[in-house]
Amino acid sequence: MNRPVMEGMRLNVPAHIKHQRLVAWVAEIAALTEAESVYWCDGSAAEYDRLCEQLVAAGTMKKLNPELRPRSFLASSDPSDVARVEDRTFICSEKQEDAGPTNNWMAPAEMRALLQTGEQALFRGAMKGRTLYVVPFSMGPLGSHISHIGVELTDSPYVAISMRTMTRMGRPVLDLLGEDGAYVPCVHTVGAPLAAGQKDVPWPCNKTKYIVHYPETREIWSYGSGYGGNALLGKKCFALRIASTMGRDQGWLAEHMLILGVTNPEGRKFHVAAAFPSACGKTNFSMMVPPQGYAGWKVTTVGDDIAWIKPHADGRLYAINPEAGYFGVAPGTNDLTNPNCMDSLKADVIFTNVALTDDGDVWWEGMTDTPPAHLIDWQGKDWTPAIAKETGAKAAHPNARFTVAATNNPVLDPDWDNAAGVPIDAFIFGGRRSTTVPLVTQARTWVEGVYMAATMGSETTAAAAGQQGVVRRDPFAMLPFAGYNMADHFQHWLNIGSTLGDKAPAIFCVNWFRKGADGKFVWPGYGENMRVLEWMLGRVTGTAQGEDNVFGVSPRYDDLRWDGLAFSRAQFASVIGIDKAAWQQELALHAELFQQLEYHLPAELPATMARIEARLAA
Ligand code: SAT
Ligand code: MN
Repeated sequence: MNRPVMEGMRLNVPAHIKHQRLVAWVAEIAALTEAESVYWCDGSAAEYDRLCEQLVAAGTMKKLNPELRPRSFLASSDPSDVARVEDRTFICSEKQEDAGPTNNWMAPAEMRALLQTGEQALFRGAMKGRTLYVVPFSMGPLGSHISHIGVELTDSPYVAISMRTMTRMGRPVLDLLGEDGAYVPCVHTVGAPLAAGQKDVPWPCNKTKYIVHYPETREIWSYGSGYGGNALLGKKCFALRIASTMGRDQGWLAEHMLILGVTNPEGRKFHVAAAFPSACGKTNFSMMVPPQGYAGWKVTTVGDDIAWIKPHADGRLYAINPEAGYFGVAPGTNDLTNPNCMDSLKADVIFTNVALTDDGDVWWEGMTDTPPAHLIDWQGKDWTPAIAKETGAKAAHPNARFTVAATNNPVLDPDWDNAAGVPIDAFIFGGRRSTTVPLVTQARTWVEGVYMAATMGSETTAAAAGQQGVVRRDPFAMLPFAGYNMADHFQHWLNIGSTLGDKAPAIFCVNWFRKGADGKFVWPGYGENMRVLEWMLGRVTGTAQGEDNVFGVSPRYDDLRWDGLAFSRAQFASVIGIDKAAWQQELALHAELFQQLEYHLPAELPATMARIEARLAA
């Protein structure tokens, strides 16, 4: 399969690298993909600047006006490559039942034939005419016992620079690997080899896409896309899909959760981890500005997307954010919805698929009330408000993103890089539901909390290719990210909970997205979510009151603080109420999910459902 020996010259191995297994693997992949050259990333600023210049010369990125957006760029993807591709994402465990009914599965040998070993294998010659970048990265603080190392081999310089922002990337990671340190191998190609003399396109990619995980051997192979979670393999592929299987085997959790710190006026600090599906406001919640009436409260960001959570010697759960940057949704972000995010985006940002203003800055829907009179849209076409009115064309793609270092965040938590992690006081699970699910409910027990998380539903968003706005079950907000059988994931949570006893975090279910008869959101959301957060912390400390409903405890109007917000009792009733008929339908959907996940489904879940049914019938 491999070409004989690659000459040392072409591999360009830096003298400081002593890891023979790593070098041999790079040689093997370079031979398979027939990469033209190999470049080992050191993670330096000079290297970043050089690759950015190269991407500008290639037409992949434009440099933004340095007076308005210093050291920032706009990348424009191919219009066919704008989001994660869930139907092309595979978990290739030896046994299909280990991937479970919610994942696409193929036998590892069959997938390897398709990608690596077969006559027509897709990776054969896939990097012809391109440089193979060796990208060593640490998920989590360098050297933390909670962290893990990966090495991504990619033919996309856009991926290489993005990985520098999103992870701890470069020479220090290679030093840490030493002569035989463990790493998760990640192979990525855009799948667009170049014939001799062939001119490249600004955003190479391939119509055929495969995002493949081998959980047993802990490998990732990604073909055909250069975008987001398809290509930045440290994020969803490693930190969620592969890490969740590592967590299952080793007794910890890898979750699709933001982590925030919240300090009350008395100076007591809490930490909360919250799971929401993609593009449901995790970044906003993690950077929230407490509203009027909340003087002395402070929210700080540990992470905005992923949490690795481990039991600690003191009996509590501690969490780290394995990432070092944010790959957040731009549309809808503005000085009101997320002022801290807007501050983070002032310099040193790579924007992807937003619109370009005539003075060389960026714009997206929702950034300002009045759009600029003229823009170049995300596909490079002229855009004016009149054109938009006529054709409905969006200036920015709905899944347009920013890539920015966590250290740009003005409310970054001082413990964000703490190798020990932060102790978790509460978990929150939230979906995007225009009906049915109340603003906030506390689980009375750990099992009830696991039930809430397991049965979460959400309306789909632009973060994934496919139809938007349809309700689907999204257990733990992990449906697209679980690396193993979802029912086993439920059992894993129950097992972890049973070891925590009274040190277990409280569990809440929230829904910021209920709509009124006029089709508008009733709850103002954003900073006002602080009112709900305060109630949750009050439940943790035992000071806040609530009332039992069919599936947990929710606040009454007078249990929340309303200073500084006009929100009527009637409005509150419409976001907290439980509609019996809607819940009967909802439970039918839970039953459907449990049927789908029948194999290994923990008995506690249908038993909890039966109790809810009985309460509803009473
Ligand atoms: O997976 S991505 O990193 O492209 C974004 C998301 O879906 O949360
Ligand atoms: Mn996410």
